[in-house]
Amino acid sequence: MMKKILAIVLLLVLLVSGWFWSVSMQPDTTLRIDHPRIRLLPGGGPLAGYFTIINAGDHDLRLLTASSDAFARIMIHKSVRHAGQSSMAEQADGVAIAAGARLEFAPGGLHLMLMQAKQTMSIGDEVLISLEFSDSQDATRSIAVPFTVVPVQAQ
Ligand SMILES: [Cu+2]
Repeated sequence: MMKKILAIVLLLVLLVSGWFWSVSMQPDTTLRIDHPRIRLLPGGGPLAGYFTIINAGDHDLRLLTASSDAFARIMIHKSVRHAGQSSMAEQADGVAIAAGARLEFAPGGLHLMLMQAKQTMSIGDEVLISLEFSDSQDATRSIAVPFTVVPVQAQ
């Protein structure tokens, strides 16, 4: 009798954990980060991170913050030209990506400003950066994205 109960309990545990496994293994295809890269500028100053966000889901998203063990601080910046002068504006509230839209972080526009690298970086290195998003229901989710270090001439 006891053995039978144990067998049933064991079976239930297997079924439930199998279900959790299959749920957690579902790839999230609604949010994609394409071509994540860090341009390596010589001189030890701030570096810039670029990528494309693709929101293929039904909800508007907002990129709130970015963080990494490899940098002391990361800000979301936008390069702006005013009267022939180029400057950078911090996007303190993050940036919105409407449902079905894509948003480009690229040279001359939006970028992650990567402050005070904590490690030496070489071309081809991969550096993990966490991007934190919120959706229209104010649920937040964080995704860890491997950025590739590319030469300064790369686009
Ligand atoms: Cu900047």
